[in-house]
Amino acid sequence: MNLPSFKHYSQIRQFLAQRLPDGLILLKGGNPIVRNGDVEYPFRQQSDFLYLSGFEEPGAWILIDPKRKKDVLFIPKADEHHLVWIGTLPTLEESRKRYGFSKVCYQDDLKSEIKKSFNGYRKIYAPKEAKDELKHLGRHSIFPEDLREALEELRAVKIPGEIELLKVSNRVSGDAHIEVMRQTRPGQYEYEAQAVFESECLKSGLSSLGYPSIVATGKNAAVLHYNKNSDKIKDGDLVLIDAGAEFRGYSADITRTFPANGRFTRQQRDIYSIVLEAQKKSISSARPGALSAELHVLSMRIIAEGLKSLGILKGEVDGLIENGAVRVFYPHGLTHMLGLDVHDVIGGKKRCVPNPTKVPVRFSAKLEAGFVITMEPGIYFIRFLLENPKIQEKMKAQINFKAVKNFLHFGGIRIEDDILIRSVGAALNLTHVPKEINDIERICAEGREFENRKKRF
Ligand SMILES: [Mn+2]
Repeated sequence: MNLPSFKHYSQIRQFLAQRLPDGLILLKGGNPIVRNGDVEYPFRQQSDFLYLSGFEEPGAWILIDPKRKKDVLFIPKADEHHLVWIGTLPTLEESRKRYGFSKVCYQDDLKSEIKKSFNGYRKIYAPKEAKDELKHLGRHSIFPEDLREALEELRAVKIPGEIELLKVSNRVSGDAHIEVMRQTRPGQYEYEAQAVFESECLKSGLSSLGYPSIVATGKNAAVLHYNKNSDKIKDGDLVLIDAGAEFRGYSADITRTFPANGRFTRQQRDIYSIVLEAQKKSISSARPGALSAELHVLSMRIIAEGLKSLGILKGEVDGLIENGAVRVFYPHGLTHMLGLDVHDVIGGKKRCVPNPTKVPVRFSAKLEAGFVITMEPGIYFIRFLLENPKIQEKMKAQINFKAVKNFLHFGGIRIEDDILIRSVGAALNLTHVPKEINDIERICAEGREFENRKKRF
């Protein structure tokens, strides 16, 4: 695989310097977190720090001096203990070449470099945790909020170098999803499908996931963030897998739902087709200027119409959306931002737009070119809600609870892709995993065919 370069990071640092030209900018990288004894949690770099550098080792700092157009990366020095127990670290020269900073120093030089660069400034844009490193300076003020806001504004719009990273995590995660469809069988356990997904990602060099994998079969799929992944997969059940690996911190977020035995039942096809239509229409309506809340309502409308045609919902679609009947079956958002955090920054306070719909949404934004967002409608049969006498009483005019009885063991279906909003033309779908019913059944069948052939030889 041809891996993307590190070139765009210096461009991002310039953007930040242009936003905050009147102060020194200081960022602190993450440090390992102790789990117990001598064991640490796997280290994952702090997202803002990754955004500005691509540097994935702990104990680093970044200093940006906008006036002198200078940026410095401070890296930890490998002492004897480190060399014996953990191994070597990149040298100053290697780091300078790779990460494109004008200077790379060891962490020991941090305070003296800050002092030198501070000449001519009063303001410092730094997180609160950097206070100790600034004590030795004369009069100064720290502006953590302005730094936070500038980073959020910048991080929302992905530049081409970042898109390349998201494409890597999507390609690897997507291939892993296809492998799960090929290898999953009734009788296996949910964690076996998880193992296939995660080992495929690891085999491609992506050792870190953006979030804990969800593998939910049968009724478990009606639990939105189920991640026990411990049940046996039954013949006739659907398998919902929501999983994504990250590459240099940029995560994929992909969900597919497929039949454990390789063939959708009539009932599963009916529900799947509604979710798929909602997802495809939402993607084709995603363009600059579109409001995320309106797209959400659009997806609710398609789901309401579909559930009406199956006799599950009754009445006017607008009413079903406004009075909460659709939310019983589709209780989460359609979309969220995606990037260095799987639920990425929404782009700063200025970007929060009022929600003109009557439906509450958590993510209300006007889409812009360069946003990468997920599209993930779903339909779930949540017994906890559907068997609740209060809801049954309240919704009896909207929900046909008799028809719902046939679906109480159904679980749920979600289909999720990652898309890039573009200024010209349709949104670009970064997720290549097939989602049409025929294609999914074909992939499941291919997996079985391959297995049979292996047995024959
Ligand atoms: Mn998601």
